[in-house]
Amino acid sequence: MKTRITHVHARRIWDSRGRPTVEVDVTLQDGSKGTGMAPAGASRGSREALELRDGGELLNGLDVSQAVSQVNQVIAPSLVGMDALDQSQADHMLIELDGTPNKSRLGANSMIATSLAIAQAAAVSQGQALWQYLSQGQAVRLPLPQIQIFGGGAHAGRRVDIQDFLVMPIGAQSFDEALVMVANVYHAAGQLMASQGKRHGVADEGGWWPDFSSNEEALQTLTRSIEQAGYRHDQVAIALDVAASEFGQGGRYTLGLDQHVYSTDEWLAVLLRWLNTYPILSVEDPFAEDDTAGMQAFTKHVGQRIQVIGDDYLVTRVDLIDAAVRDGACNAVLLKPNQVGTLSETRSAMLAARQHGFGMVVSARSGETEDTAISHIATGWNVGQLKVGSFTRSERMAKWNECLRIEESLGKNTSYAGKHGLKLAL
Ligand code: 2PG
Ligand code: MG
Repeated sequence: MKTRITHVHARRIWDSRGRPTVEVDVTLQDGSKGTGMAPAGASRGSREALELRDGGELLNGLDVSQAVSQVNQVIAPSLVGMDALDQSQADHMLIELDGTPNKSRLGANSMIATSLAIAQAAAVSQGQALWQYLSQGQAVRLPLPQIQIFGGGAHAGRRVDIQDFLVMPIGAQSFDEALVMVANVYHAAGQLMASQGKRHGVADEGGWWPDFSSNEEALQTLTRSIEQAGYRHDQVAIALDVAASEFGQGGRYTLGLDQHVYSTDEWLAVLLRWLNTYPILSVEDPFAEDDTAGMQAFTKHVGQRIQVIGDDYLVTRVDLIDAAVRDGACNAVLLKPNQVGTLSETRSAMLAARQHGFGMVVSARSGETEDTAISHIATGWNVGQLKVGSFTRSERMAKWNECLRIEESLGKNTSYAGKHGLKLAL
């Protein structure tokens, strides 16, 4: 069997925050080789699969030598001999081998790097790009990008409470044009902030690190930046990742910058006012992961006209997506492969979301590598949207640039999701 796995090898590499992470190479009988790398989150949901870190003194406890040896000592012997074309069988074996509810034995970092490496090797063996291999012959579209302009929350010293202020080029005709629009907005925002003395370098995902005096000032500045770049609101819209679990718990939301503690109802009122004032079309984690009532109230009020995404709230898990459908707690899901641990489980979450008519966004993590697999996953599975952080730093640009290459390779058959990437009647 040409696609039989013959070698699996893991090593320690370094992510975009200069922290250790896991890289895995998988080699097949026919010589095809694939590589997968594990990203790492900073604002993590408490229900996410666990990444295995060494603990102790060295490298602040973040080293991954145990995760690397799990791959080389435990995973490799079991994986060798399996067919790389049967991703679900290989992933199932990883899940069985781990045997814990939250991947704490093998570690979600070792598992996702391995799982992605298998898919990459399989695609190579078929002479296909990864997106093409994953599409299984179905029609594909380049995703609508969600691109961060200002970083906040856990990614920028909590300088603002809201984590991501992003834009979506809904009016572009192609992915190529979408990036031109984002570049114009990004640089307009930088100039505007510099002229006001509010620009303090870049945050973890490459967005401007702002020095605003309120969260709302960020929204005002972003709206002005879009206008100064020459775009209307039906061309470039705003998306927020509130990442509310970072400042909310037990129905209390403590906004450090605004020096105010809100109840769930009061926080809802603030968000609704923002939605009525600024051109926002998508909001991620508006309430904390423990606040189902808040998520439900928000979705009930605005779910018909804007996208309500669960990230920490859903952690790429089918059971949580099913519950959110039942509860009316959101209408879209963020898909982060490392949040659940294998490509097959990420695909199950995608299929569940699709079945329920949920919007979908494939997403990177705040700690990233040069791996571009998520550009291929978002395109090949035709999910409609991709979120990778901002528009600087090569671990981000690698993903956007890969989408440009995919778009070019599709030639006349290319299609850009644009506003249709959002499951909204626009
Ligand atoms: C998020 C991600 C990416 P992190 O919350 O959506 O912005 O952050 O990887 O730190 O969880
Ligand atoms: Mg998020």
